[in-house]
Amino acid sequence: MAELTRRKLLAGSLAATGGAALLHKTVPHGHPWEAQAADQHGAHDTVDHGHADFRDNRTVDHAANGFDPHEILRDFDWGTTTRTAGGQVIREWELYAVDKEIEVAPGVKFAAWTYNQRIPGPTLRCREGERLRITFANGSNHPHTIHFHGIHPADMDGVPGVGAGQIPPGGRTVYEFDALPAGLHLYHCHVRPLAEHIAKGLYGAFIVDPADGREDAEELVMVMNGFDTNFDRANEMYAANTIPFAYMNTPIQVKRGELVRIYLVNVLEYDLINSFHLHGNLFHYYPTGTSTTPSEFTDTVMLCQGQRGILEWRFQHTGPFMFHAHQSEFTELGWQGFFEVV
Ligand SMILES: [Cu+2]
Repeated sequence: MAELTRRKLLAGSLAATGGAALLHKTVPHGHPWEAQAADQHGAHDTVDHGHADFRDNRTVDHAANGFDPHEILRDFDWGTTTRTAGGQVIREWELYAVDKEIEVAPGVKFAAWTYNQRIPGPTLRCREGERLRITFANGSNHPHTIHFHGIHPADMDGVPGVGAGQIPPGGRTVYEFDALPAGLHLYHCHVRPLAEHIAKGLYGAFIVDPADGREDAEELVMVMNGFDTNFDRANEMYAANTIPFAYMNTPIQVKRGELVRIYLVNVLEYDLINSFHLHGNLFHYYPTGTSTTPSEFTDTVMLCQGQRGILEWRFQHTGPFMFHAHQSEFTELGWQGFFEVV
């Protein structure tokens, strides 16, 4: 039997089997520019932005998944706070790992491992210098951890063999450390085999605001990810915030002239790099969000796994503006969307 690979899926020459066959039917084989080319030849009377989508305009059941990429965009979890006698803020969250089947493309179910039943996990947000306390309970059938990026003691690093180490099914632990440094970080499971524990869905964004905050903005979180649905250690679909084409189906509404700030994290497994490209504009890029001086003014950034950065810009024109990975293969397999600037 022919080996299943995503490239054969794309070539459309594959004998239909299992989930791969479903995917073959759901991923579009047309190209966004074909409708426009047809327009130019007078074949169409109506304006068509050439929105790529799943076949037949189907989408996943967000309610059944229990999360929606549009809500994840603006969902910042500030936890709950108390203060020490000395006045330091203690900020607390409860995270749990649980195995959960999610629909990652219409009709394509993926046996995911999640933090708090969503992918990405909650976007944890705090301020520089606060004391953070994260209680982790493992409700999964596999051992897991939470490994945070940032500055903390070794025994809070969430890796096997150090501190609490691997948390077995039914186990729990508490990670506690000060929020340092200000910037955009991430968290993820660090149990081996690492690629599987990450690719199954155990990751999330971790934002440490500067003590004096950032300028008011329309803030959005995008965690760039993908899914290997046929277990060949290559992704069949790509997205920001898990569901391919979600922001094609429903563009992200922003206002002309307002400051847009994206917290962009790349957790994509199995591919060496990922990228973000913005149409009709350039943005200031702050790698890891740790400096107030941007490293560049550009329209495309490239990130390897674990890299993240803050993007800031203002749209000068109204209308639909695309954003997508600038690896065309990722784009066509789901990692694309639109801003609707009003
Ligand atoms: Cu794990």
